[in-house]
Amino acid sequence: MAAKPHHIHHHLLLLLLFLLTTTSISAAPTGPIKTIVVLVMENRSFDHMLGWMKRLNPSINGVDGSESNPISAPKVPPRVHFGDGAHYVDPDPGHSFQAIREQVFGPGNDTGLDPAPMDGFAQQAYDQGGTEMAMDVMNGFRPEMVAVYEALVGEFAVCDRWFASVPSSTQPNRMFVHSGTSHGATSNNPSMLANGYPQRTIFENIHDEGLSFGIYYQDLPAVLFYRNLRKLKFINKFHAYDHTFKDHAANGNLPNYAVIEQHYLDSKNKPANDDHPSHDVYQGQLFIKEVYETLRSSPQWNETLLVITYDEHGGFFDHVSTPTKGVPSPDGIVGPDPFLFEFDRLGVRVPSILVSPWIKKGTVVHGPNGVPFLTSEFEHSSIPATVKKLFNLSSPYLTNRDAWAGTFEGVLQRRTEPRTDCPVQLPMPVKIRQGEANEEAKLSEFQQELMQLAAALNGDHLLTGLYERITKHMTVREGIAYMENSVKRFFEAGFSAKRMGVDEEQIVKMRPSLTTRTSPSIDHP
Ligand SMILES: *[C@@H]1O[C@H](CO)[C@@H](O)[C@H](O)[C@H]1NC(C)=O
Ligand SMILES: *[C@@H]1O[C@H](CO)[C@@H](O)[C@H](O)[C@H]1NC(C)=O
Ligand SMILES: *[C@@H]1O[C@H](CO)[C@@H](O)[C@H](O)[C@H]1NC(C)=O
Ligand SMILES: *[C@H]1O[C@H](CO)[C@@H](O)[C@H](O)[C@H]1NC(C)=O
Repeated sequence: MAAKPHHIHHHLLLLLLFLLTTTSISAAPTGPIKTIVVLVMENRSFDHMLGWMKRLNPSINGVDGSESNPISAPKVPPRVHFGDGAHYVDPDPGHSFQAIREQVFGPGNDTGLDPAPMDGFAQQAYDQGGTEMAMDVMNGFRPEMVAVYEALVGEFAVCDRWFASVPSSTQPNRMFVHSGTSHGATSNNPSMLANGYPQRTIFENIHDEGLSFGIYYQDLPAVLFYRNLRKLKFINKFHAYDHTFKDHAANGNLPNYAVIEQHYLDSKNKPANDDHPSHDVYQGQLFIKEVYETLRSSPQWNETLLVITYDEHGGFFDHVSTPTKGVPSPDGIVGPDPFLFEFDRLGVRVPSILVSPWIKKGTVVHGPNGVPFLTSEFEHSSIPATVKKLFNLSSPYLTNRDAWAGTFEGVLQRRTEPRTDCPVQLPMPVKIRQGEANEEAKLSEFQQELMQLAAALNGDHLLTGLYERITKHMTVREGIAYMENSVKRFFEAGFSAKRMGVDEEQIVKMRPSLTTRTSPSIDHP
């Protein structure tokens, strides 16, 4: 009769093993793509960067010069037509929530218009910066001016129906890229940016299912606006681009999900390469060329997808109406006064390019064709939504928005083996800006936001007068030094806390650098 207990024991053991194997979930890429590289550029519309590529491929929904906007201004004809004379732009056209509302719907502010008329770009720019700015926003680059994109669009896939997630500025849109929401943000909110936004991100979904991610940053990793990424357990996910990206790629060590961040501040030695006006698009083109060529020569190339998109349109004209119907709020959070925005319409169309040896030459991706929902569109949340599919993540969607957004894994599934004819090198772009960086310039709004992040990382955000100091007095040169120092201190303190065995769920909180010596304490979230 000894057999029976033994039998039960055996069953218990099996059950235990079963529990053990099902609790340590491990996702795996379902197809050949094992590395997804994401690069988010700054502040340019589709028509401004890629609209004239229609000359090279008529199936691209670009421009032919018939597009126009009315304008009411002395000594200017009543309509401005879209031209191909884009050049160096300084200063930066308008892209606040209100500015975009005027660009998309005209001066009447009637957000009920469907389709959105897209006829207020010229006037809004004129009101903000006069005739010159009106002309700037009504011009796009000739393909040869953005030769790196000309090559990528011809070789791989361009999406001609991909919108910014929010009709607003940089930070809310950047936040949608990795979390499918801006947690209610429609603009820069200094205290939220300093504390960090609390929502779950695709990074955590990837990490929790046993896959890897990495951030390759140049000045300061803007993904630290997500609070959770500041945790000690993620501190080794951050890599200085200059010292590691090429090595990791050459040695086949790129993670499953890699985010590359640019130089957001413009210096003589290291010109900004994010395409944000007034920065030189030439630098952005050089940077993308470098990233592409690095990936192309990596042993991981056959498993790689590179996604290039732009956070928002930067005030530049685009002729495709922004979707205003059937767009779900990600999480029900309503934006602040005075607009109380319900996140129920998208922003302006932006350039997006997909690069992989699994993509057929000269592909044009239009909309997601009513999948998964009739109103679904490509927008930044399409990135986490597609990552979930390509990596077969079992975690639920991050929000209602990435559950709704179109996914683009289909463009990678039209071949049975990777291409062998992808160019090894891309063309050299042309220099557009005459002269060099103005390091004595005041910080732009986006750069001020980065300084607030830097201040939060090194504890200075607790100091009174800091906001004023950053927004009114700091120059680009000072900003670069401040940011470098802050990032360095934050990571050093993090690694030393890790060595001391501090709980990895914690976030290092620094004492202000401007008054006292470095002495990290640990924050209990
Ligand atoms: C995706 O993951 C699920 C478990 O979450 C598994 O049942 C399924 O087989 C996986 N699909 C592929 C194609 O690997
Ligand atoms: C549009 O909105 C702005 C800001 O809310 C306001 O100043 C302007 O008067 C409005 N225009 C019209 C025509 O209502
Ligand atoms: C990629 O795949 C192609 C086609 O199968 C093959 O010829 C090539 O050697 C592969 N490249 C790498 C880096 O593995
Ligand atoms: C781009 O940069 C500006 C200025 O730094 C920033 O405030 C904004 O959010 C981004 N968008 C545009 C169009 O400028």
